[in-house]
Amino acid sequence: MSEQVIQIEQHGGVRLLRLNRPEALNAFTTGMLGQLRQALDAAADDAGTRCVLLTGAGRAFSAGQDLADPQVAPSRDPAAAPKDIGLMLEHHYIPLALRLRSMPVPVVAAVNGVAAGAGASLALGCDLVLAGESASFIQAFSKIGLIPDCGGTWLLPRLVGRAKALEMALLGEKLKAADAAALGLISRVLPDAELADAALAVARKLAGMPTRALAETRRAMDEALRLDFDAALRREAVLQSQLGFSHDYLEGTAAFLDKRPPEFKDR
Ligand code: T3D
Repeated sequence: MSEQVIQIEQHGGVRLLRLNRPEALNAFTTGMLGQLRQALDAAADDAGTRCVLLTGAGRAFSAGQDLADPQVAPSRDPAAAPKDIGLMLEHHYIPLALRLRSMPVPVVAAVNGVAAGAGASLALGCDLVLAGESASFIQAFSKIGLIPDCGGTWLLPRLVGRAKALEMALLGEKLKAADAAALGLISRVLPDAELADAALAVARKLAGMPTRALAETRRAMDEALRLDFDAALRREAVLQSQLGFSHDYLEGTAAFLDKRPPEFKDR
């Protein structure tokens, strides 16, 4: 049986997934990518899970692709057939990035240390990104002759604009958490010692909110990025029409008028 490298904990409605290969800064092997996708699928299928919290064990969030993974690392033997990294993306990173972006519940990243390469792309693909003050983000791809992947080319210019996105991607320099927040790349920076509790508190808060509306908010915003204003207005009306028939809308309005806390149930 393969080693378990994704730790899973349940905290009420929050499913915490911890990347757990601290000796390699939680770099992704193919096995680990598979386990992470399975863990996300399981969280999506679990009616009791209303928010996912993703973090790393040890001093890193993730150093990206494991460059020593024999399944993907280029062979130093000139006679060996070269490996196609594109296939690695097709089979592992693309399904993972799409899974994250289509989760029926919000996903919070608690970036506890360095997030490099695909580790950074994965963190930045989450719905809310909180980071400890010693965390950092590195677009490490250019240093090894690659381009940002796992959604990096899509995410970076949208999050920080073309100029900063290219600066980060071309130079591959370490960006401190505070600078990442100032650029709008992530949402909040917290003292390292407070990150785990604060991220869990945010995740618990989201878990108590109308989950379906939160997932549709993400979807509407992602779709709006490729729509014109007129089309975005109409898309909002379609989604709002659907949500208007939901239990949570009835409950939210009733609770407001009754001056009581709402009990949201939809997913
Ligand atoms: O399949 C494909 O290749 C396509 C997909 C690509 C997606 C990608 O993610 S490409 C980008 C891959 N990631 C990197 O290039 C980052 C490589 N790592 C680093 O640059 C540095 O480790 C960090 C800046 C992240 C952290 O530096 P530092 O000084 O804090 O730690 P360190 O000493 O470099 O690393 C500690 C250990 O983790 C070390 O092992 P050791 O010597 O203690 O046995 C190091 O080798 C290991 N490690 C760190 N990153 C990786 C890694 N091992 C394998 N793969 C890694 N990516």
